[in-house]
Amino acid sequence: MSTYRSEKPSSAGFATRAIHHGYDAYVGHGSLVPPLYLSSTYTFPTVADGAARFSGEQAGFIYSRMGNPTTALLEERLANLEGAEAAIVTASGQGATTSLLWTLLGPGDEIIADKTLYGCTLGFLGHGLARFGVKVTHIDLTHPANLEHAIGPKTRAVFMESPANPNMHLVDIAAIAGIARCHGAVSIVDNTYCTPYLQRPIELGADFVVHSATKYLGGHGDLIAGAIVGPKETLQRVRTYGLKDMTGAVLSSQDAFLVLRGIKTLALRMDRHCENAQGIAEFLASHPKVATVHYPGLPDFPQYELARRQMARPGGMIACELKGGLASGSRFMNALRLFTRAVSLGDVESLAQHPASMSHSDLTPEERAEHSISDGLVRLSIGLEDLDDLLGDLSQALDSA
Ligand code: 7XF
Repeated sequence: MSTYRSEKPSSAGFATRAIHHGYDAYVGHGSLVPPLYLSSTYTFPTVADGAARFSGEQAGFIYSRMGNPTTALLEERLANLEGAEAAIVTASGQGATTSLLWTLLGPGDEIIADKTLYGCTLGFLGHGLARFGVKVTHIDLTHPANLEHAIGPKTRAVFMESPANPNMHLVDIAAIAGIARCHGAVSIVDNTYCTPYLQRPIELGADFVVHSATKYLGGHGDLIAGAIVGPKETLQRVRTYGLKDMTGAVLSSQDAFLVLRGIKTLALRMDRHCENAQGIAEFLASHPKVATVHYPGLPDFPQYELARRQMARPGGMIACELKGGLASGSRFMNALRLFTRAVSLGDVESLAQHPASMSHSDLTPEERAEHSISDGLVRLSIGLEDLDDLLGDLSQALDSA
């Protein structure tokens, strides 16, 4: 629910909507920047008004765990950018996934998820949902036929990332969403790697999108946030059950304010992330010490055609493997000077991480092999520095590898 009125045309382009949608500076005090509301609670003129707000008969805010004007504006803007009816923002990407899945699934239900997912999503499915009577089945969703074989009457949801963290496998979202729908299951896409600027799963037929807004949406490495995007009615259940009662993973309005600021430059930043990543992927692919480069913008990427079909551009993330595996990968990473050794992604700074010892270290070596994450894989999040400086750093680090 929003307290803002916007007269900006809804047919405007992506960057325009990312800057303006849902807010009208001429309402209220004329503040150019949407105000930051810090209040945890909202006043009721009378007991009858309070009762009407709790019952939903009267629009208005009650308590910031259920909604806040600053987070509401971010929700309205994100829903618009993803081409969805509604959005809910959460305290983390993990809070988005857990709030949604606790709402959709119960004991006896099944969720089918891709084999390659962010480590803590795998953790929640395997160590969380599975302990509470939800059947969790992992299959390789890069081949839609696998879903046709695996899906059954108890399957309620199909969950995927595309590109997947960390190995960059793509999932054909339209094909998977179509199969799920035919069998009465919903499809959920973690769109963190792409953001709605590069890929809009709901337009491709998916039911829900989740985000770690910590990444490109925030864009500056200074907050933790998440979002769930989808149909209004179900999201209302997520808000009043999964988020309010189950996880309480509510985004603070101060972080919502920063995500709103980040989104204003999303289009600009994503274009530059993509340009830099393309240059770096081509450099790595031609380097004698590099065994494989996984980047959807390289013509020999196995799913190049799919990438061109469902992504506007190939994104800012690269995975690569060095000849010499883990040992040379470690030497390479330790020699980096401009790239920073850190997990997370989508920041203005270029980051390098080693999934087997960092973001996916909760998995056993067998689980990592099962989930197609090799021990030699190095993941690069390409930032917004000058391309020549990034290439220079990679070149000198490869010399040491
Ligand atoms: O709860 P978070 O905001 O950290 O988001 C969780 C999450 C959800 N989906 C994807 C695709 C993610 O990459 C993440 C977080 N990933 C970071 C990473 O891979 O570096 C977390 C650091 S361990």
